[in-house]
Amino acid sequence: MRITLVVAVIVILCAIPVASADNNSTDTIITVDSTNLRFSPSTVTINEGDAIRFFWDGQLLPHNAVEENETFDSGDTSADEDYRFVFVLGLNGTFDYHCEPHRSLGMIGQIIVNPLPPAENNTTEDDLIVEMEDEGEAFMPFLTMPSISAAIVLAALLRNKESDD
Ligand SMILES: [Cu+2]
Repeated sequence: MRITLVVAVIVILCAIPVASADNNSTDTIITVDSTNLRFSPSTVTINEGDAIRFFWDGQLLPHNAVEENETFDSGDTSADEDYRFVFVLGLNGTFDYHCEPHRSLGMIGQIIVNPLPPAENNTTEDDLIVEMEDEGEAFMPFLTMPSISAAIVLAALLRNKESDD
């Protein structure tokens, strides 16, 4: 019985990193502060491969976020926003953006994207895979299911084997 438990625990533990990697988001959230006319934080520094997420809800005023060179554009203004943009590898530098209706009121921001050091460029494929997994978030729970099912089946098999002995 002890072996059964150990095997089950090991199999389940193996499944956990898959689930937590899914939650291990590098998203930097930019929202709107209490003045209703400022991004918060207004300046962020991230790395290539990271994502920013413009997120706010129930705002008094509708906002959007548009990059100066249209590198990103959250679209129409909204009191409830959830817009995510990934700075893919090779997309780095300083990106100035603004809220279209409130630009003249100072609703502007800046995103500084650091290039990855050359050594880290070896992880290019891994990063891309992580990004793809992020996009497929809804499917991730199913990936952990086979592991858990395997643990249950394994435990049942071992239990039968032990009772035979
Ligand atoms: Cu605005």
